[in-house]
Amino acid sequence: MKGNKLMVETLLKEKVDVLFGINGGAIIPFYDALYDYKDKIRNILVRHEQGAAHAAEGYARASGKVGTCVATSGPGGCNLVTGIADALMDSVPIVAIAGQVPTHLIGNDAFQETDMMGITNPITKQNFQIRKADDIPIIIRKAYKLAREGRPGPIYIDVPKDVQLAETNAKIPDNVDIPSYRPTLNPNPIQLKRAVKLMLEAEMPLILVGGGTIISNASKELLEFAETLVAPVSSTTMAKGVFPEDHPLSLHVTGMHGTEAANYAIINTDVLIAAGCRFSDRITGDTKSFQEGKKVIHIDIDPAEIGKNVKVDVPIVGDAKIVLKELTKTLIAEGFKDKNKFSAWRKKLKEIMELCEAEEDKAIAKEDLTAKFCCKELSKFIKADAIITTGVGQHQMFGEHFIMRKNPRTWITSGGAGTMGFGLPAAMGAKVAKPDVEVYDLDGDGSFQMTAQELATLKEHKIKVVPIILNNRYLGMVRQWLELFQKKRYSGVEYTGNPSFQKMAEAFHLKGITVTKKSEFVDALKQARKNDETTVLDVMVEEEENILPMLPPASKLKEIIGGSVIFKQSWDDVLAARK
Ligand SMILES: Cc1ncc(C[n+]2csc(CCOP(=O)(O)OP(=O)(O)O)c2C)c(N)n1
Repeated sequence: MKGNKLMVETLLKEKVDVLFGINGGAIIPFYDALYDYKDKIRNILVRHEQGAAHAAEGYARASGKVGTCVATSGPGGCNLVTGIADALMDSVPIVAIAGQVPTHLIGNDAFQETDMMGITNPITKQNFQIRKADDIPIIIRKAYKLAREGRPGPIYIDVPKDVQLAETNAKIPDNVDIPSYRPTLNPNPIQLKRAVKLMLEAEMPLILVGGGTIISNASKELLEFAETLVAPVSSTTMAKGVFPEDHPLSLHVTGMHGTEAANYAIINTDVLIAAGCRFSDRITGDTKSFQEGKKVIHIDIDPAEIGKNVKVDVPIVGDAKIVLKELTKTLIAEGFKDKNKFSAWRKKLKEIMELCEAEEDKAIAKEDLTAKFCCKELSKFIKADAIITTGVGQHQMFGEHFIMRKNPRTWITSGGAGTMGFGLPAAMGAKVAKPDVEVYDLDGDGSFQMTAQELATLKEHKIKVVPIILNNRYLGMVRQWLELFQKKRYSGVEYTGNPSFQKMAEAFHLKGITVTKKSEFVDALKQARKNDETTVLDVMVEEEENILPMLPPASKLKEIIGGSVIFKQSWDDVLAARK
């Protein structure tokens, strides 16, 4: 068998049934082999390789399986890079395969040669260059295993053209063992007991969950644990939906644009139980003050995360699903029974939440067509299993704040890298993974324009998603920062020359709807739901709306500004108080 065919056969062994990519000189042999497998592997030809990588991410995050993207050497591989880096930051299992110039030309500056091994080294969990056709099956199988196991992440495989064309007798192994990679899944019982001891001594415990809890499919175990301890739960944006946001214990999302109740809880908790969360600066703000007055229990499958940003009192290395289950058992075994133990704490948080929501509703009623209004209406309109992907910016944070999710894998956003352009291709990948659920891309006018060419792919492959562009004619989030922290010196943020996104959709032979009034928004959603193809909503929201409250960058959590109940201060108040 030739290497190219063996590559495809090995992908089949990995149960790959779809790949997103673009053909080109150094990857022609692979695509040629694919020609004979049309009924087994769906080959989605995208319009830009960045779209392929984000689509693979959307596929992986919606399904829990490994996503696959393909490119040619040089510029093709380089165009994958943003998506690969994004996948590393958010621990998304993807395998990116790119052609390479023939082995004898490597290092010669051959046409379309780029040192992809050098480029991808710091942005992958691991990368491989296949130098002999005999190594194809073992390397591809290792790549998928590494992508999915332990803390998932992107793997890059570089395949020189001559390797794809060489004859080989190599067999595809049934299993691959990687002795140097054996992630710890089961927690140490002594640490579990220590953690439970802290919980028994706590007065104001808080459970903080991150994206790792979605990756480990820990929703059920999390619910049981939270309901046993009867402690409030807040999530990072990556974990939105892992705990039902309509549950009485939910404080919704925390962090830079989180709810006041969640941030108040994080400041005041005495025992913080964090699971699958990497304590990014968007959650902690200034880390020193973040730690004050609390003990921290940190559960993570990746020991390198523990103690990285925050000092930890009880580290628990293990898979979140297993650890949470064991913690519940230990809690019961150690005699935790008093369901009312934290009732005063819960009542206080609930009060804050209700007051904030009442203030938000008042604002929405007063204002015209705003992002807040759209997100709140969208939240009511969509079904519980619908998937929302996002671009990056204010719209993403409005969505985080106002759209409620009850199920894991229904909120797919670029959390770690904050990659504009993620929304549309990620929606495409998610819809391919879950063809029976509705998929919405909540986008910004800036973000959408970064990967909008994938409308052609959606049309060609009859993939229906609903992009909702909250069009404020600005790079809105940056404008907000300039307004709040740079005395409104709007430099490089105005998008006065935006196209009509309705007409743009029409140019791609799709439908588009322009929304200019509050009364038109839900009708447009209904129309989009009815249409059998992708329908783009161009929603002309207010230009200078801000997403508040907000944690000013590198500030202490107590310096959050623009809230309506606890954090009522302005940036000027914060500066005055610092003096
Ligand atoms: C690829 C990329 N370039 C630049 C940025 C910096 N950035 C963060 S948010 C933002 C504005 C996003 O504008 P838009 O997509 O219109 O969304 P809005 O904030 O207006 O909702 C920019 C430029 C980024 N996150 N990603």
